[in-house]
Amino acid sequence: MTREELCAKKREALAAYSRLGPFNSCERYGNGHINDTFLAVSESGKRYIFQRINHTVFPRPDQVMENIAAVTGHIRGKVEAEGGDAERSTLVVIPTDLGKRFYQDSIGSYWRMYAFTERTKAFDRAESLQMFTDCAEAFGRFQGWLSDFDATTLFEPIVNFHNTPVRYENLMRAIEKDPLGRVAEVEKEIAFVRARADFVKSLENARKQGVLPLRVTHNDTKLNNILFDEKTEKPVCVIDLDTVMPGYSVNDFGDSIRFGANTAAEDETDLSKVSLDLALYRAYADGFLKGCDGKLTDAEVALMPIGARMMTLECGMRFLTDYIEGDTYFRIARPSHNLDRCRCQFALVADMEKKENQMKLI
Ligand code: ADP
Ligand code: GN1
Ligand code: MG
Repeated sequence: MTREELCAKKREALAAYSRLGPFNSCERYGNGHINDTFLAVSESGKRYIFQRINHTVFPRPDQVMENIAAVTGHIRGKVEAEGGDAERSTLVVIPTDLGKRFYQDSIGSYWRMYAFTERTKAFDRAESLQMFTDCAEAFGRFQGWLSDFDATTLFEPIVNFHNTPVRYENLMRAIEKDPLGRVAEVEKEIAFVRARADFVKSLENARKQGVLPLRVTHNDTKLNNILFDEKTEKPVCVIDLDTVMPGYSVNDFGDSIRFGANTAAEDETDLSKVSLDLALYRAYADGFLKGCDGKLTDAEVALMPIGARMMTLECGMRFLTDYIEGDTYFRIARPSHNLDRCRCQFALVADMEKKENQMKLI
């Protein structure tokens, strides 16, 4: 879709929320890789997050919205019971003028509106160890709030989302097809993955052996999926709830480590800058255990370092698959972006392998 077409659809979709308008502006916002996110500002100055849900990634956006309504409702109940600020503690979906959770435009795209959580900001890097501990506690608490949520009522928005052996198979299929002839360029990365063919099965094996429980998890625990209070820099709200579904606690732990305990950015091209920061690892582990409030089993705690390595390797494999397939999944800002992201993840995996014992000790 061209920029002009997207703009036209955005205008059409905004008209479905006309009671909130007119809108003075609606510009791109944030650093997400999946949805098209805009900040809509009404004439009266009220702000909204307006998103076109990525329909390729989420085949059933209606089910995604049903999940979000159920999960945010459950969390609101918990926060109210704790005497907290329910409006600020979770996402608030704003219905269309017709009372629906989304608007489907004339070409079939799905749009949704959230209340803008004011006086907050999102971070791509932790500004202190304390901030990372707080982030961990918030994700841990989020999991705790959902520990009594009936998982059987949730749709699975992306099937096998964190099933690493399936991700491995997807990569092998992409290599076989090689639609753009990019495989020759990434032989080293492919060899890196193949050398870890057994490792990718470790969490699924633990699950089959009954050691690893399924819980309702967030599944996309990047630091920038938490909004922090502008003044106190304490977490206010866990956002990006599109992938909430049954999963492993150690993967929620691991994905945060992958993104936030890297000494470099996710797409750093100078690989000498990439490593696991053990102080950040410890800070996150402390906060996560506190946030989970004793709910994790001993086996889950023991598997936390594996979760970190697994999510980093899996994410690298996903970036590599997307690069080979022609960059159809993750939003990119330069031609080799997915390959750069992949190389950075694999460099981090290699460093985690060296630091395995220290991670276990922590
Ligand atoms: P994606 O799935 O593409 O990552 P997100 O739902 O995470 O999309 O939104 C992208 C960014 O928009 C977030 O990182 C955050 O900066 C901002 N954002 C999302 N929801 C809100 C909200 N309710 N209030 C303020 N900012 C938000
Ligand atoms: C995507 O939506 P966003 O940018 O928070 C992706 C995650 C990846 C992440 C890598 C639905 O997260 O799984 O770990 O990019 N989300 C989806 O940065 O695929
Ligand atoms: Mg996000």
